[in-house]
Amino acid sequence: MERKELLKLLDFAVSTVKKVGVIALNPREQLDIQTKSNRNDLVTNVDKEIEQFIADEMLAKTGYPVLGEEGHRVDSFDGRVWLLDPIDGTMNYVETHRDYAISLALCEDGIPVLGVVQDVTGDKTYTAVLGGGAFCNGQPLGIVNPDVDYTQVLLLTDLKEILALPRLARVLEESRGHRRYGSAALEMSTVAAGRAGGFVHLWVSPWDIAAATLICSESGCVVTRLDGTTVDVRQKGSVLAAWPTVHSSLLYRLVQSPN
Ligand code: 2AM
Ligand code: CA
Repeated sequence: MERKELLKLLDFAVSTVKKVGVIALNPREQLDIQTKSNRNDLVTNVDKEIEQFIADEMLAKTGYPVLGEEGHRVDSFDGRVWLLDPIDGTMNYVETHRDYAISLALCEDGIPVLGVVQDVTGDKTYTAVLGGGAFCNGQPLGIVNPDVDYTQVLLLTDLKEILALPRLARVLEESRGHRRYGSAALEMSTVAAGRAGGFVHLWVSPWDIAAATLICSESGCVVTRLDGTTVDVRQKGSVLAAWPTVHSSLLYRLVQSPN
């Protein structure tokens, strides 16, 4: 797709996502909270309303189908498909009322070519188009530091990763510290923006990471699965997103090192 066409689509995606941010902040109806796969996997009427609004807009304006976390399905990933997480960090939306994002990506044959991550309460719009660099609120993010290793940065991960990967506890002790926000899209965007060096998650879905993967790679981060293999955003799985040397040093210490 031509850069000019992508930038036009990006403008439309950003204005749509910003519009629905207002719905998240001022829901028209009382919040109705339901559980999905487990008691901490939540969905609300606002997630569903946002998904419906964005899916309708994207389909009407572009004709490309939408895969969304809360029910929109596609027959195939061939050609152009929108990937949408209406609220990434629904637990935060319900409990802390901050650190949740709207994540929207356009994929071409499964490759993200446009991404928007809207930090609703932080009022930050992270964007990227393939080959065009990454931005926050229209300002270039620049390229992350390629030289420092994991001992020199903050790392973003969660207790379930630490419990599953005993080596991760040791790595976090050796790093500058451990943080967790509870939204994969925002955490990856934080790494892209240079405020943390790496993000480790064991189980993300296509809509959690499609936009943020592009924002990360456009700011010079390396994004792979936890075993170092390429991420196909069409598949669920683990993710290791980090500045280049943070990534290689983490991969060695977590996976490749004999002890
Ligand atoms: P969600 O809020 O859209 O569900 C929290 O660890 C991060 O992992 C969030 O980005 C959350 O996205 C994502 N996640 C993916 N699958 C999840 C699940 N089954 N339960 C809770 N969080 C999940
Ligand atoms: Ca979600």
